[in-house]
Amino acid sequence: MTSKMTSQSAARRSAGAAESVAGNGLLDRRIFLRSGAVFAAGITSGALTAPAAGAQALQIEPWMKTPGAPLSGYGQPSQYEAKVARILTPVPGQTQIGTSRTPLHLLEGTITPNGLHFERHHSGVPDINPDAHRFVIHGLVRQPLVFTLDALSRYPMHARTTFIECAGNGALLFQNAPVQQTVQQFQGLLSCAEWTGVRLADLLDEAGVDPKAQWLVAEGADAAGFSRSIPLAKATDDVLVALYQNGERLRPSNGYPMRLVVPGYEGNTHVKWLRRIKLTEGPAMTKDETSKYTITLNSGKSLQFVHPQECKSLITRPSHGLAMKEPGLCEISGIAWSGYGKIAKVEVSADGGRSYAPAMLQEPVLSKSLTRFRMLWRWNGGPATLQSRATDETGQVQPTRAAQIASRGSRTIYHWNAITSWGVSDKGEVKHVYA
Ligand SMILES: Nc1nc2c(c(=O)[nH]1)N[C@H]1C(S)=C(S)[C@@H](COP(=O)(O)O)O[C@H]1N2
Ligand SMILES: [Mo]
Repeated sequence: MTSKMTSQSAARRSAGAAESVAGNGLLDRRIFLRSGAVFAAGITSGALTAPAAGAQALQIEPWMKTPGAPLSGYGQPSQYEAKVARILTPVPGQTQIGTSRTPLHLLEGTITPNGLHFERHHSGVPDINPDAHRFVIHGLVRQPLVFTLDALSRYPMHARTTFIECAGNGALLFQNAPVQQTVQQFQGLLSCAEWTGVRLADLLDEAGVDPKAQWLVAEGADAAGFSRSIPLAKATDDVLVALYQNGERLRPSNGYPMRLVVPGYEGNTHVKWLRRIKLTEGPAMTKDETSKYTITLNSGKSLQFVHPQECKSLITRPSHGLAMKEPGLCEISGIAWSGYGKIAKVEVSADGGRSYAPAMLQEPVLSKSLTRFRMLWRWNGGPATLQSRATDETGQVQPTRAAQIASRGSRTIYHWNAITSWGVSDKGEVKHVYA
C-alpha cells in the first residue's frame, strides 16, 4: 500500500506539462504505462488511503458466509443495475407507438445488450408465430420465392456487427437552445449489435433478378405495414436478412423472427418482421418514405432517400447526468460511427474546440459499427468544454453545429450529426452547451 502510494504521487508529479497533448488538461495516455495506478489515486476515497484500509476492505461480507442464489435459465442483470434501462418515449397518448432509448451513457464497449437495444415501432410489436410466418421475394424476378423460417435457416449464415441509428436521432439538437438531457434522452435512438442471417444477395440470386429491376421495396408484418425502398446496388452489397441478434434469436421488438439489416443506412430501412421484398424499377414511394424521412432544406426543397447516416461521435462519459466527482485524472470516453465506413480518427477537445488531440480508438475498428474512443484528462477543477470530432475513412468530418445548420437548415429533424459540447462547471456539473 505504502509503496504504491509513493509511486502514485511520483506519477502525479510527472503528469505535468510534458505529457499534455492539448489545452485544458488533455494528456498522453501513455503515462499510464509508465506510472501504474496513478489513476486509482485520483478517484480513491480518503477512507481507503488510511493505514488500516487494506485489512478493512477485505472483511468477510454476508454474501461470503452462505451459498448464493440458485442457477437460472435466463440470466438477468444485478439488482443494483436497475437504472440501466431503456427510457420510454411513446407518442403522447399512445403506448405502442413511439420509441424507447438506449442508456448509452451507462454502457461501455461497443455492443448493445439485446434488452437495451432501442426500439422504434410505428404500430407496436406484432406477436409473430415463427411457424406461420412467411417471407416472399417477388416482383421483377425470374422465380418468386416463399421462405419459412426453417427454410431460411438452412442457408449459409453471415455475421455483421453494425449500428442502427434512427434518422430522427438527435432531432432536439436542431432547437435554438441546448436541451438539458442525458445522452440517452436525446441521442439514445442508436444501438449496435452482431447480426447473423442470410445475405439478401444470395436470396436475390436464387430468385433471378430481372435486369430492369433497380430498386426493391421491403415490407414488415406489423399493423403499420411499414415499408421502405432500397436501391438494388445496396441490397446486393451488404444487406442481411437477420435471424440472430448478439447470438440469440432476434427480440420481438427488434424484428422477430426476421428483419433487414442495411449497414450504415438510416434506421427505418432496417425493416423489421420482414414479410416481403418486391423488386421494382424505381422506388415505391410508400407512405413511410413520402410522409417522413425527407430532409426539407431552408429553401423549401426536400432531399429524398438520404440513406447513409453521417459521420458522428459523442462523449458519453462524462456527460449530462454524470457529474465529475473531484478534480484529478479521469478518462473521457465515447462512441463514434459512420454509415459510410470505418472511423479513421476521433479528436477530443477540453477547451471548446480551440485545441484537439487524437483519442485512442478501441480495436477492432469495424466498418459501419460503433467505435469506442478514450482520452486521458486531468480535470483541474475549473470550467471546461468537452467536445469530440470524428472523421471516417472516406474523409467525412463531423461538422460543427453552425456548419450543420448552414448546410441542412433548421426545418428538418433528420440526420443530426454535428459535434456535441459538454460544459463542465467548477462544481463538476455537466451541462449541454452550444459552443
Ligand atoms: N416493420 C417495421 N420495421 C421498422 C419499423 C417499424 O415501425 N415497423 N421502424 C423502423 C425505424 S423508424 C427504425 S429507427 C428501426 C428501429 O429498429 P429497432 O426497433 O430494432 O431499434 O426499425 C425500422 N423498421
Ligand atoms: Mo427511425
